[in-house]
Amino acid sequence: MRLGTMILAALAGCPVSLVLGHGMLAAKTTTTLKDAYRSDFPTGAAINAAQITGQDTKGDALIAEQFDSISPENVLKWEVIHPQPGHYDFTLADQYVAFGQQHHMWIVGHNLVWHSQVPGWVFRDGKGNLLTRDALLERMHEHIATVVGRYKGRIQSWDVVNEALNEDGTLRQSLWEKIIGPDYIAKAFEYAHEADPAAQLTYNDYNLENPAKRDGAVALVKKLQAEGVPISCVGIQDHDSLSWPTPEQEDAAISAFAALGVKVAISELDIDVLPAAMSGPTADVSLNVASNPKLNPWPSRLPDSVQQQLADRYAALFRVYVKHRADISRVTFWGVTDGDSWKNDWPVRGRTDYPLLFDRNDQAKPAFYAVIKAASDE
Ligand code: 9MR
Repeated sequence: MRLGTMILAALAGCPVSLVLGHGMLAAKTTTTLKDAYRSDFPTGAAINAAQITGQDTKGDALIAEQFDSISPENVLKWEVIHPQPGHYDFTLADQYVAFGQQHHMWIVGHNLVWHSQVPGWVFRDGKGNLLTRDALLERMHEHIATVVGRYKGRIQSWDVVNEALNEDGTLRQSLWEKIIGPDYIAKAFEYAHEADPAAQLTYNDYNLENPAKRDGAVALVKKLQAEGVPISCVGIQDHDSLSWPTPEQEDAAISAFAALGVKVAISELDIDVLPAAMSGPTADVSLNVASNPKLNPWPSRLPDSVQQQLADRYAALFRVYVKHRADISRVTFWGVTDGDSWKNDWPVRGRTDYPLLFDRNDQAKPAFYAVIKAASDE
């Protein structure tokens, strides 16, 4: 709604840059993320259990005000909804979907098949032995049919397979791959399609801006398409830093997937501002690094210069997303406020990171205003 921003600015008698000045409360701005990008793509946030259950009332107000899409940060993962054989717990998942429906949002399901946050029993029989291919396929089918079927027509987009690739673009040797074989991916998409033929079905991964992994994902999507597998979207997670990926790398990744005829979801966006604790970018949650004050330089306040760097980084990335708006299905932040973010505890526990658009007091940061402004930069 760029026009709306301009009209409001004109009514206020001052230029957009003044109306959207830094340091204001989100509630006092003349536009919101969802309105600024309404003609481009839905803007989303991953929401947590406190937000889903209504305990975080300030967070809920911000979500309803700013976003028109939601993702479940954890509550739809296998270990939460299907903790034991034959036992499902949809308590939080049902509330998550109800929240999205109440606010007329594009509701994302995350995720169906992943090597992480899946209980060990899934891969084993009653005696503790690894299942046969057929038995694991049957278990996967039952899970997908139950979960996708329950939310048919209400969850619009599913992350069907999550993080199946290694950094060099080869298939990760997960238990899914080891027991079923490489076609576990195709099967997961087929089962999801069978359960809800209208849902958008996504392959979701991190570091897809790195050429080797991107090329692996492109090859995977092409193979699935050649086999007639119903994949309709690739999720580029975008767990970013102040220096990676460059706008050019982002542009190249989006272009590579869009060229295949699938949509691209920016599915888990955040920008880490802290010193790198590891050599390369990753979102592999099995890794962690010992804490050290040098790795946590701003425990109480982010310096203005870094706030500005973060704002500039967000603006540069959003300009790339807007350029590709015809191919972008949504842009989802991985959390609402800095205090909510997984980055505070990964890859080093107990750090104070500042990766999102809203601070620990739910106030809009300079990065928020930079993202709003990027909607009208062309
Ligand atoms: O943000 C999630 C965090 O709360 C969990 O502890 C973590 C456990 O695996 O998963 C995080 O979300 C991940 C997402 O599901 C998949 N891509 C990487 C995300 C960040 O680790």
